[in-house]
Amino acid sequence: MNGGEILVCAEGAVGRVQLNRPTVLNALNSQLMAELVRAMEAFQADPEIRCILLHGDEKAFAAGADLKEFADTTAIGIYLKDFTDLWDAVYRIRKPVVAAVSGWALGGGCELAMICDIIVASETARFGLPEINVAAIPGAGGTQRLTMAVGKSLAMEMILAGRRLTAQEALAAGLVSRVAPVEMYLEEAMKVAQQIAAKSPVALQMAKEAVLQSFEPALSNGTRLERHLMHLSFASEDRKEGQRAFFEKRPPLFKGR
Ligand code: CO8
Repeated sequence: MNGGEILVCAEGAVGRVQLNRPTVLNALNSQLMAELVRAMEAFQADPEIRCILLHGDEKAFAAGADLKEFADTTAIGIYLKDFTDLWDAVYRIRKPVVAAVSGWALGGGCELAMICDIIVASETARFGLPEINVAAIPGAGGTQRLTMAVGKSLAMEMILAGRRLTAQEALAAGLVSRVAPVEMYLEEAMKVAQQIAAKSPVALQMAKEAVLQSFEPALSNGTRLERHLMHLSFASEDRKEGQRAFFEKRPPLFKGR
């Protein structure tokens, strides 16, 4: 698996996956997401692995879905491709997953972190759902999971105005469970993963399933609608302008159509 878009290893009973596209701040393209799902499913099937640790590098967990992949995508194209199903596959992993987040966790990157069961952040972590800046909306559960984690008003500010949270703000809002200095955050997350890995795998799976059920069926209903609306957003001229403006490094000119 190493040498592609991710790095994978096992440390005792903890399976470790690193997102590894540093030149684009670990932007999540289809290849990376497919490799990530394969690695996590392999850990799921491996009885030696009892907990999974997912992380990026110090600069970025992931700065979102790879915007280059959407350059010429139409609403029907994105509907048919159903790209965000790869995020759902991560959600279906039954073993506990700890995310260690440093630097950017934006858009699809923030959604990926929120799908994990626990987020340990470095002091430099920044969380946001800035899809609105490219006239799109989150499509991998962000509108639902962020609102469930931090409450309506803060979630609305992040989703509608593009506000980003610092690590301390994310801790205060309940989005992350602990914050550590940047030199220590991976070690801290590994400590949490190892504590979990020492418990009964059977009880872990049952406990995770029960906690996740507390969000259902609202979560599934909400994510279904979110996904359809995200597909629809690809039909707007504003969405194309948002994307062009990002790569031309200029402010977008939205016309409301
Ligand atoms: N996709 C592709 N490339 C990216 C992405 C991305 N999401 N984010 C950063 N990059 C690339 C940049 O283009 C740049 O490449 P290059 O060196 O070739 O110009 C490189 O990474 C470094 O980025 P910056 O120079 O911009 O670094 P800064 O430190 O100045 O800024 C930021 C860092 C603030 C993180 C900035 O890069 C940024 O705003 N990135 C985009 C964040 C974003 O909007 N994420 C959400 C994406 S959308 C999503 O995740 C859900 C998909 C929904 C549909 C999308 C429809 C369009």
